[in-house]
Amino acid sequence: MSDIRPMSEVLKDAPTNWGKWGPDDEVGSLNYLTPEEVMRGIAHVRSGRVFTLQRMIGDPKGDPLWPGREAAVRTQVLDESDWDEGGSAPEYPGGLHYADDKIEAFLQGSTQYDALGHVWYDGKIWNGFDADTTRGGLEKASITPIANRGIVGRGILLDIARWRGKDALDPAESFTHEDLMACAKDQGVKIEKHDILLVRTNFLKKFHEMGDAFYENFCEPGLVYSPELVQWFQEMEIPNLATDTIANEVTFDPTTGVALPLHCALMRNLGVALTEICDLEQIAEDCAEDRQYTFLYAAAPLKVHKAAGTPVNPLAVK
Ligand code: UVW
Repeated sequence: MSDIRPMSEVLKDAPTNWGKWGPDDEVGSLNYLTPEEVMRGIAHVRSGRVFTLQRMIGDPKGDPLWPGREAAVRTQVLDESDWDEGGSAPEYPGGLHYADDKIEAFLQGSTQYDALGHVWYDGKIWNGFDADTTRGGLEKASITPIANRGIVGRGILLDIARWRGKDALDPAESFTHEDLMACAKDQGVKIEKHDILLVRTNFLKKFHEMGDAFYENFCEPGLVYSPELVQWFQEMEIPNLATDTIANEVTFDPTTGVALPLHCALMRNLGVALTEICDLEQIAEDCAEDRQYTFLYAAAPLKVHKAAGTPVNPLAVK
């Protein structure tokens, strides 16, 4: 570990968008999603079919979790048994009965948007805000400004697993922006400026097959850091990257050894919104069938005061 260079050195010459949308900006590259981009997304709606991209919270198969996070616990607070003989349920005029439940969950334990202030290095978060503003809850670049604006634009599915001829990617398996472009080309589509990228690895299948063994050499598959990849995101003005993995990128960069360099280079520095643990299976099947890999993408993460990220059920409309 000790010969691994600090993130600030690894990303020394990396581009930033700090200040580009003003000193108070908290939504970063989502600023690229103007009303014109919403209309560009709408132009890709052809049949009106809707796909929901959230994984079920509390999936009995088990949630993919970053180490230290725990699976959501849903508790039934009231059900018909509370009105049984001796039950303690409230009585309402007319005999109304009802079910109530609650969950205790990591806000980033399932399909979720990261707030731009979710990760940092060198004491600064997105737009140069001080990391001290995260103490006790994010005062700056929390999920709230992103949740307040919503995310709508042209989505494009890049089915990397299918393109590689695999059922699912393996732990630590990587791909680059060039792979994304080659995959798009083989799918008969081109990644355009301001596209919302949805990248399928189907890694969850492998994760469920491996069980706890996955955590013995914890390293997810995903995009792999390179200065060229970061530059490409910058030039393409990508507002949002969504995948079906916990962290969207190869967990430990094989070249530098640092953890989550793309979280830092893309989210902290460029302000790219990251969406994680999506369920892309249904839409991938559909795209493989009708060869329409572009659609209207819309998402509204939950509004939770000062949160570093919140659950979301994104929609794709074809
Ligand atoms: C971390 O960055 C630690 O988590 P996530 O993958 O949820 O962004």
